[in-house]
Amino acid sequence: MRLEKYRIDQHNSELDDKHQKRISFFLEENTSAKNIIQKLVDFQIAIPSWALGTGGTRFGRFSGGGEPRNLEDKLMDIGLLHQLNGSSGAVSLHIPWDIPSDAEKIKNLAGSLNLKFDAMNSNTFQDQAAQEFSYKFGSLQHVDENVRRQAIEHNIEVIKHGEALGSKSLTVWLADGSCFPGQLNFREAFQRTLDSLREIYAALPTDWKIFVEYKAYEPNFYSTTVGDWGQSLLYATKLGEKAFTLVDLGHHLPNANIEQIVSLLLMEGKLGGFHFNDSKYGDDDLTAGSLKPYQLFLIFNELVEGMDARGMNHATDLGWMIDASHNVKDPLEDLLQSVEAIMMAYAQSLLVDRTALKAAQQVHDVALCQEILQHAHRTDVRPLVAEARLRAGAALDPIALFRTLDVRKKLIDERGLKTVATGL
Ligand code: LRH
Ligand code: MN
Ligand code: MN
Repeated sequence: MRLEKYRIDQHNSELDDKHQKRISFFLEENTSAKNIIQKLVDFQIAIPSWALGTGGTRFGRFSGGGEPRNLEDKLMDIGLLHQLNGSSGAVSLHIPWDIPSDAEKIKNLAGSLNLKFDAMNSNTFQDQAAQEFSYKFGSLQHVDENVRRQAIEHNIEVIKHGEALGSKSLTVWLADGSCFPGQLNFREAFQRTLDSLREIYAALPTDWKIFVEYKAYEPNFYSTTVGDWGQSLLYATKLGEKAFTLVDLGHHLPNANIEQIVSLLLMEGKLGGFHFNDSKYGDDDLTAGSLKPYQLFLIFNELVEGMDARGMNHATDLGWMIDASHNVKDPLEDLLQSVEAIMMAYAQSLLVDRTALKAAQQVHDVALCQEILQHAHRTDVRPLVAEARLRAGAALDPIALFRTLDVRKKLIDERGLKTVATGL
């Protein structure tokens, strides 16, 4: 389904008085805010195709109604999100869950919804029905060359699907690792993985990037062959200039200083992309900003500082994606909440007075450094983010409009109550 433009306009005009008061006050108070609005309009966050259905845990999955039945439905859902918030103009596909039967048709559909194809994701963490060799003991790291070959060829096939759709990057997340001490020779597993990645790298089109995603543990619980940013950076450095590290917020050990990791990866020119989510313990599927919004802000603070230092374009020079999908909320509302939290953290980090911060750092005025950061973080930037939505032709209050229009009910009427989407 699509939202008729007049519905959005009507919603916006109902909220306009209140919004105008809030935004004019904000602009008066913050002289730098004018430039920030355009940056917010330009900033797009890719939606992973697997987040549109109800996610699950390894204990079970409780489906919601009206979930996407196929790739076309998934694109339609992202089109809806993009209509509502103006910031979800890209999709990240996963092969084989999203193999397009007709790439041209899918490309045209995405184009008509104003969506771009962000990074393609390969899958060598599950066995597929028609597959010859099993990934039970790894894929690119496997001791058996036949398994490695199969996994390499799968990644090359994913690149080809991506080329047909206009994507420009491949994300490789490996479940490879070991569950028990002694199961694996770490050095040899690393070498085999690197050799496999080299073959995939050699198949990248000239204008493509490869992102090497790390994860501390799960599904392997003793070692992971791309376990942390150091290991990912080693692979990316050895592979070459088209290879980058991908940071997924939920893939760290508890309390890791992710903002410092981000800063150093940027310094090295090796940060490629981001997967946003939040977590309390060791999970990686909760709504971005739902638990640690200050950490999200601190990460964005380093991103903005580091990207500006390197003259990078915030909107286009890194891959931004949500990677979260859980059991208990409407997936579309959940994604709207994640995007909102990300936009707010970005807006707050753009408000940081960098000149004052630098000066305070030079004289060790630690209290002032903290004041400067917290002042930006404590600023209520919701009017700013809403103004960016308004200028993009989207809704002032996306979730309220989603509910007023009964979008979920309409999706259920259209698709049925029991629909099954492939995904994690
Ligand atoms: C597993 C994971 C990973 C990938 C995705 C496909 O942890 O969430 O982050 O990006 O699956
Ligand atoms: Mn991820
Ligand atoms: Mn993950």
